[in-house]
Amino acid sequence: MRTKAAVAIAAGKPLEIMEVNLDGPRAGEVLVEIKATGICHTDEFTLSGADPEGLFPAILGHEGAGVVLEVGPGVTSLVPGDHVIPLYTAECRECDYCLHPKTNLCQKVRATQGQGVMPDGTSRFSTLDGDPILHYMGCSTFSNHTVLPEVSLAKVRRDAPFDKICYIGCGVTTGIGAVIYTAKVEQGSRAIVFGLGGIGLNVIQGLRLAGADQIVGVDLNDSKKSMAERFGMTDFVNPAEVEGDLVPYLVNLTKGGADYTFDATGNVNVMRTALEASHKGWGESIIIGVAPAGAEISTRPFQLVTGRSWRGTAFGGARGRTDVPKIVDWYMDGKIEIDPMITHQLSLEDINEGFELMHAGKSIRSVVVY
Ligand code: NAD
Ligand code: 022
Ligand code: ZN
Ligand code: ZN
Repeated sequence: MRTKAAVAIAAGKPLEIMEVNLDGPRAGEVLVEIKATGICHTDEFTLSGADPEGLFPAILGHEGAGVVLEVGPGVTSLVPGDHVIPLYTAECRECDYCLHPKTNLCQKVRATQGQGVMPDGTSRFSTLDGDPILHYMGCSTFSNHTVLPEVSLAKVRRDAPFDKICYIGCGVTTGIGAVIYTAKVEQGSRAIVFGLGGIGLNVIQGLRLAGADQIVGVDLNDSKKSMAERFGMTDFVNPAEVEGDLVPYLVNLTKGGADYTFDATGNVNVMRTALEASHKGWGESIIIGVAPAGAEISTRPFQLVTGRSWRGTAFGGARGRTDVPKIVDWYMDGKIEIDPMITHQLSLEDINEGFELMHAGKSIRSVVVY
C-alpha cells in the first residue's frame, strides 16, 4: 500500500513529508494505522546525528497509538479493529529475559530492531522509487501506517482517546514505571526528581500514586514549577539559586537525604548529585536520562560502600503488553493525568515545528494527530 510519512532523510535535515510504499505484514507481523504520535527526545537525538547508531533514511517515532488493520500468518493475540500502542521494548513472554523476574528487556526482536529492520532482516518501507527506508526502534510511528512484530504491540481498551494515550507509549510509562516497577517506592517515602520535563513530571505523578510524603523537584527552569506542583511536587529547588553545594542543601531539605532520587535530565553531573543526595545506608538513585554517546558517570566509591545504590531503568521497567494496558486503565479511571502535559497538537505536515518547540524547551509534549 501507499501511506504518508515524515521521513528522516539524513542527519541534521528536517523531516520530509512524503508518500511511501509499505509492504503488508509477513509472519508474526501486524499492520497498524497510527492515529496519533508523540514527539520524544530520542527522535531528535537520532535526527540530529548525535546518536552513533542512528541509521538513514528512516521513519522515526516511537510513541503512538492506533488500530490494527491486518495481521500476518501466525498472529494469534490481535485481530483487525484492536486498538494498540506500539512498544519499543517488546514483550515476547518466552525469551530468557521475559522469563526472568528482574528485567523488562525482552531480547526477542532487539538485534534486528537496532538495525532498523523486521525480525526477518528486511524493511517493509520503501520510497516510491523502490529504495528501502528503515524502521526505527521497532515502531516508526511518524507514518500513518506501519508494520510491527506482534510482540511489539500492547492491546488496549477501545474507548481511550488516541491523542492522549499515545504518550503512554514512552513518557508516561517511563516516568510512572521508574517509581512503581523499578524503584518500588513505599508509602511515606521522601524523593527528589531532577528535571521536570515530559519524563520528570510523570515520575512526580508516580510518586504521588505511590504515596510519597515529600516530592522535591529540581530544575534550572523556574517555568517548570507550576506544572510540577499540579502533579504533586511538594518542594521546588532551582540549583542556580542555591548558594554553595547542592548536595548538602538537598540532604538538609530531605532530613538526611532522600529514600529515592531520579535523574530525568540525562546530564552526568546531575546523576552524581542525585546519587549523593540519596540517604546514607539505604538511598536508591535511579537513572532515567539517556546521556550523550560516550559520556561517563563518577562518584567516590565510598558513596556506595556507605549504602547508597545506583540503578537505571529502560521504559520504566514496564513489561509492555502486560503493564501498558493497565496504565491506560489508570488514565481512564482518573488515577493519573495526561491531558495538561500535552501542550501542543500538530498535523503531520507541521511535525518539524514540534521538534523546534521541544528544542526551545517550549513544550512538554507535542502530539501529531493523523
Ligand atoms: P525534557 O527536555 O522535557 O526535560 C528535561 C528537564 O531537565 C528540563 O525541564 C530541563 O530544564 C531540566 N534540566 C536540564 N539540565 C538540568 C540541570 N543541570 N539541573 C536541573 N534540571 C535540568 O526531557 P524529557 O523528555 O523529560 O526526557 C528526560 C530524559 O529522559 C532524556 O535524557 C531522555 O532521553 C530520557 N528518557 C529515558 C527513557 C528511558 O527509558 N530510560 C525514556 C524516555 C526518556
Ligand atoms: C525513549 N528513550 C529516550 C527517549 N525516549 C529511550 C532510549 C533508549 C532506551 C530506552 C528509552 C534504552 C535503554 C536501554 C536500551 N535502550 C537497550 C535495551 C536492550 O539492549 O535490550 C534502547 C532501546 C531500543 C533501542 C535502543 C536502545 C532501539 O530500538 N534502537 C529500548
Ligand atoms: Zn521516548
Ligand atoms: Zn522476550
